[in-house]
Amino acid sequence: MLNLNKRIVIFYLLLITIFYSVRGQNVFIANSQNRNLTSLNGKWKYIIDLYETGQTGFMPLYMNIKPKDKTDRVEYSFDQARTLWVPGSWNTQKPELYYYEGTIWYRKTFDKKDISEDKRYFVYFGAANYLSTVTFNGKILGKHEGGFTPFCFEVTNLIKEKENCLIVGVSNTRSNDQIPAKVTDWFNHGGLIRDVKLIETPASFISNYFLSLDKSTLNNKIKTIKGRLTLNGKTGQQKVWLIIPELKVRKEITIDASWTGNFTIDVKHLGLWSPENPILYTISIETENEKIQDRIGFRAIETKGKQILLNGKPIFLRGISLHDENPVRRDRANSVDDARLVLGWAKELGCNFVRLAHYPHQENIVRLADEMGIMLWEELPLYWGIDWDNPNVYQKAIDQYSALINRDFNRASSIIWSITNETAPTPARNQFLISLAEHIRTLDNTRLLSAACKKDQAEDGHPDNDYTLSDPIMGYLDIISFNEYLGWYGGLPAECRKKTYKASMDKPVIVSEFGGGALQGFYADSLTRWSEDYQAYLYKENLAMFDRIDGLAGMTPWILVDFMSPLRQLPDVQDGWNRKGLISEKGIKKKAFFILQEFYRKK
Ligand code: GCB
Repeated sequence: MLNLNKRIVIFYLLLITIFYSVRGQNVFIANSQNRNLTSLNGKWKYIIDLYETGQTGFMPLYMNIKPKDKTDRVEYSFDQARTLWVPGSWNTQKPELYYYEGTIWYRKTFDKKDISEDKRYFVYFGAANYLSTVTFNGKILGKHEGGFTPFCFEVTNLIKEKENCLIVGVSNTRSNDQIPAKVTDWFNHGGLIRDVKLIETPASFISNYFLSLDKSTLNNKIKTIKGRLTLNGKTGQQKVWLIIPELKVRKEITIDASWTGNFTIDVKHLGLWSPENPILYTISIETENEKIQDRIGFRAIETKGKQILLNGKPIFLRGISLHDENPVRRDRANSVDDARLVLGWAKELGCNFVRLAHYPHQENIVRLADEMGIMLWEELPLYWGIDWDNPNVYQKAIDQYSALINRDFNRASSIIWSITNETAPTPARNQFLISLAEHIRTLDNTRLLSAACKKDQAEDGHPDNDYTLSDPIMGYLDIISFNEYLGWYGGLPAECRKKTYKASMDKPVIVSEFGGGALQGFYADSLTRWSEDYQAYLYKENLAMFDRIDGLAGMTPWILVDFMSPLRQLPDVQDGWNRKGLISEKGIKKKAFFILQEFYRKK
């Protein structure tokens, strides 16, 4: 086909294109579900690229090359390729992909009627795990790193009415300079795991908006809503209105030269969002040629001494931890129904709070929590093994947190940003996390900061039964949280009776994890590991122990549902599942579910 020299030239040209297109996307489109959009979900063709040749001159998969005639040789064909369903984990759709880690190229072709010169077009991805190379009609648009945050690329200059070709290479290869790093206790579901859309906007469009209650007016009759609005523009100045019909608000917002508008609005009779009364207001942001609608709640979350205050009143966070997985379908959660299934169980358990572990979950669950009145803890996978000394990893943390805050700022339910999970204090780690905490506070001061710390390492195995919670980052956080597996990873449940925990600071405490494994349907005496009885007994002892903590303001036991984890291979018990769920992967409740339910009834 091509001689060697030509191939080498193409190879280098491709490398240069790829180099310049890295980090090519810089537009953020909030509230993607209420935009003018075409869903690109459904069947996508796919080609496995285990040896990573899809971007080389040898096999430029993204160019979608087809043989010119019968004499031509092209060694791939999207047209003849099999299909994967998007959104979804590739691993669980084909038996041969179950433990696949590497790159897969996806292709979707589509027509687009009524393309207009006054409009802009973007391809939007809810999330793709982990590294994506996005190409459109033969051009590389850029790359995106991070498996759980949304991103988009503009295709205005490339889109056509017939046969658009969106080809995306997604790699879920693990590496220590990523977030998360190499080892996790969850399944590495690869691929286009969340919705893909084509979004259409006017030339200048509302990119994002950030609305919140001004906490200083919480006790006033007339309260203030503060806000910021960002436009992404190609034409001159714009007039923007913010309309909240129920509150009789119609405010014109002035946009400055950097396409930002800051504003305050005083309102009478503002109902505050809470789990008992999750009031959401329909808001509308309008320009001359665009109208974006959202449902937003207003609340104040603060701490005072050892208390967490919601709208000025102390609240106990009756929580549970969750992974973003639908265990029945063995897939990443990716719909409102998936969210409803798990939040329904959490409600039944008596929860008013859920820890979305260990990475940003699908946006549907955050929006549903707003409606159902369930408060949320959200986090990034700054989890075991992070390379704290690496400035690139720090930049990735900033990028991922910024994307998450951009996505969820307006969700009243989201009350806590957590900055790490179970990482050992070292100077590099502390510096990394303290800087990250400061950065998050500059982006968002309407939420509390916490981290799931380990109990003081130095005291592990210490004969003393009284633990002080004293990770050096705790001074920078609002809430002291810690994971503790007494009765599972160390000792037996009866030891809980001797232990006490106290915080080294006058701050509220959350027990961010505790628990033990049980195979649903296996009954024995309460000292037999893996039995439902052991797990139930462990819960009883742990609950009594943690209830003695001065300043206990909440807990999120580990975990609501059994979840897939390649770390867990004990035959006939785990078989690839972490069994610490209170509910099995088939949706059957274990005994410990009812122990926790009973405890929460009294809280
Ligand atoms: C932990 C981790 C969590 C694990 C859990 C376990 O401390 O934070 O990701 O799944 O323990 O089951 O061991």
